[in-house]
Formats: sequence, C-alpha cells, structure tokens
Amino acid sequence: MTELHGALIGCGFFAVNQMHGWLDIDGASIVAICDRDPERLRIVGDQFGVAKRYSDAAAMFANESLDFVDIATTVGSHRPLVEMAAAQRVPVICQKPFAPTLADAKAMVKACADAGVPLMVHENFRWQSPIQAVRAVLDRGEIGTPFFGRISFRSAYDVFSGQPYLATGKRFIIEDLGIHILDIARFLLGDVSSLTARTKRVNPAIVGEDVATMLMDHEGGATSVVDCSYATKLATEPFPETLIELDGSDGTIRLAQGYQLTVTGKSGTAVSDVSPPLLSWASRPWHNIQESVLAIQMHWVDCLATAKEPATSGADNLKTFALVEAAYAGAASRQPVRIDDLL
Ligand code: NAD
Ligand code: 89Y
Repeated sequence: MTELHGALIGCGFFAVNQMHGWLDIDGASIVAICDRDPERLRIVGDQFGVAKRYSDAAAMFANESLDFVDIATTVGSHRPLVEMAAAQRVPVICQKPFAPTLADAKAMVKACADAGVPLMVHENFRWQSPIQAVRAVLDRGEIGTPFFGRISFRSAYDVFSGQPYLATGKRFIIEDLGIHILDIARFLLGDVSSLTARTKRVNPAIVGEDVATMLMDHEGGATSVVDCSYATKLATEPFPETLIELDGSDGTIRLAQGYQLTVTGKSGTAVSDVSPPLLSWASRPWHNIQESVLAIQMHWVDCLATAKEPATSGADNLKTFALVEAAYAGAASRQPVRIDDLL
C-alpha cells in the first residue's frame, strides 16, 4: 500500500496519543505538525521526530502536499480548520466535540461534502474493545431484540489537571464526555427519536455541569438511560470505563467494572474478561481510550484506501451531536426534545 502522508494540527495533551497511534499504523505517517504554541510544537516534534513544524495551519496547507489532516485542537478552532482542509481538498479527521453548536457542525459537514472531501469525527469510545465486544454479542443475536439499555459513566477522576479548560467552560460533562456515551448508546441501540435530560453541578470549583442523566427513545423501540458524572466517589475509581446493561427479548448483557462481560442468552450464561490490551506506549487507566485511538485511526486508513465512509463520519456525528444539543435544551426547559426537529 502507498503510504499516506498526514499532518497533525494541535500538539496538546491528547494529540500525543494520536501521534503514538500513527506510529503504530502501516500505511500512514505524520509528515508535518502544527501548533500555535512553540513549546508544544517543540515537545511533540522532538518526541516523534517530525522535522516539518508550523505555527500556522494555512502556511502548512500552502507548503505541504497532504493525503489527510488530523485536527486535535480544542473545539473553538475546529470549524475554521475543517473548512480550511475542505477548501484545500484534504481529507480530514476532527476531534470531538466536533463543533461549538449544531449549526456549526452542519456547516462543516456541508463544506466537506461540497468539496468531495472525506470527513471523520474522532469519536473513539465506540472503538474501545469492551464496547466492540458488546456490539458483537448483539450482532450474534444472543439476547434477541434489545428493549432496554443503561450506558453509564460515573467517576470522580481529576480530569481538570490534564485538561484545565474543562473547568472553565459553561458546558462541561455532556459536551466533553457525555457525547461519547450518547454515541455508544446510538452505536448499540440505534438512532434516537426523543430525549429528556436533567443536569447538575456538584463541584463548586468548576463552571459547567458535572452530572447529567438522559432518558432516550430509540427509533427501533428500545428505551435507554445514559448517565454521566464526574462527582461520583467510589471505592474503586472506574475511570474511564463505560458500564453497560442491555436487556433483550432473549437475555441480558452486563459490562461491569473491571471489564467483566456477562452474557445470559440463548446459549446460557457466559462470563468473560474483555479488558483492553495495554499497548506498548499506553498507561493505565487511559489504556482503554488509548487503544481506541489506534483502532479509529486504523479505520480511517482503511476507509481512505477503500473509499468507504467512516463509521463516525461527519454526517453520522451530526446525529450524536444533536443529542448533546437536545440534552442542554431539555435540561434547561425540563421538557422532552424531539431529535428530528434538530436535524
Ligand atoms: P490542549 O489544549 O492540551 O491541546 C490543544 C492544542 O491545540 C494546544 O497546544 C493549542 O496551542 C493548539 N491549538 C489550538 N488552536 C490552534 C490552531 N488554530 N492552530 C494550531 N494549534 C492550535 O487540548 P487537549 O486536551 O489535547 O484536547 C484537544 C481535543 O481533544 C479537544 O477537543 C478534546 O475534547 C479532545 N479530547 C478527546 C479525547 C478522546 O478520547 N477522544 C480525550 C481527551 C481530549
Ligand atoms: O476529554 C474527555 C474525553 O474525550 O475522554 C475523557 C476526557 O479526557 C475527560 O472527560
């Protein structure tokens, strides 16, 4: 396979995982990096041996011939950078949250579609191997038709030390973390027709909400609860595990803390350990997320090679992003929100 030449924009906290992921993938490499912060540019450039370094994305697009660009900046810069990539006809990956608002997200999807440019949102949680293991059980038909789901992420892990900006935004847990858990709900139970939400801020030191509970009707008939908290102190800290309960017409699936999967279905009960592998560059407890970074980037390379639409394409991600918007609107109004009205 011809090697794809990519560039990374944004060399911050999370981008280091993406750079490790690219090193592990045959068929793609990062040939240039960009960051406004010279210190971050130096650290990541030196760590990963990338000589071509830019402080300005426009200059990088002008000077480099790129097969794709990987945007790992925070949300405020996503729209201009995605639109710049579209204008340059460069296929683009963009970190979550894709955009500040659904209107911005729609404009970004349109810009790429109009330019004929592939676009994938780096929505990686569904690529975690424990989540893929749950999806595989559903696909085998072991529990029949699911009618109920609870997808839960409750923790008191200090995410603010690595990502200080999370403490200062008006929106916090739904936009930052809930977006992943809502996407997992869609991945397992299908698209959503309506959502009801309640939020709270428990930690007085932050601006946004750190607790959110959402009740959803799925188009296929299932009901789910997605609950997220960064204010939940537990005996054993589960970060960053997503716990799952699914009830179906023929059985149940439970993904419990410690990556223990219990399936009761047509063939009886089976308990298995679905712990993610610890990649050579990964560290606990982040290894679950780090492994999914490699998986989604491999998927991107495969999609570019075979002209396939990525699972979390921009168009797909609008349906997850609409759930985020619905959750904030529904928490404010205390009314259910119809998702079709937003899309
Ligand atoms: P960060 O602030 O540590 O890094 C962002 C970097 O982008 C900074 O170095 C900044 O200087 C640079 N930057 C910003 N605007 C730029 C521009 N226009 N041109 C060039 N450089 C620019 O942020 P982070 O914690 O690494 O988060 C980055 C993104 O990754 C966020 O959207 C966050 O939500 C996401 N994230 C995703 C996951 C996941 O599992 N998918 C996990 C953590 C963070
Ligand atoms: O930014 C968040 C994400 O995407 O995964 C976990 C996180 O780093 C903190 O909530």
